[in-house]
Amino acid sequence: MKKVGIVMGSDSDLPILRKTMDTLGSLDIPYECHVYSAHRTPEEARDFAASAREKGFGVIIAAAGMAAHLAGAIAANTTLPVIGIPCKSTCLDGIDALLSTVMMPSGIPVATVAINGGVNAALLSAQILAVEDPALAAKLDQKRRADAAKVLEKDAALQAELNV
Ligand code: RP5
Repeated sequence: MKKVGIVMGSDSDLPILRKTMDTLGSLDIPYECHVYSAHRTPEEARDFAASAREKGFGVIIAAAGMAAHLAGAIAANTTLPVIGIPCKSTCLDGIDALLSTVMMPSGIPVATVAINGGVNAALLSAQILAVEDPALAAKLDQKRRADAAKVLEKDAALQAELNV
């Protein structure tokens, strides 16, 4: 199976990416994680993106906060699918990172998930890899069914408590 590359702009983004790694791990998807910044280490970020396909990656997840150019900078240097996670920092509630990540010019797409959307970034990368992997697609189907069952359990508990 292809690996998922995870790049974060700072180790201060790690709590969000832990959810990404946990979700990928629960689906037995291999990943490799790095701290590279579009601004502080632009050469390392570029080199990672440019060599990712030949190194066996199938998708790259890039997470950054503030003026979040990392996902776009990664996408500029690869034609692998790039998923951007805008991270909420101390100012502006993450709207700064959301707009910086999502508003890419035509030609260089970044699939942007919600602010702090670490779980959905993992699931979207899994869905991309599952296009050519029936076993992984089956795991995703099973997860959807399990998640739905949890909601229905909660509904049943509320019914019992509230509807007398
Ligand atoms: C961004 O700046 C990082 O992705 C992080 O979200 C934010 C703050 O970084 P630190 O100052 O905590 O290293 O580049």
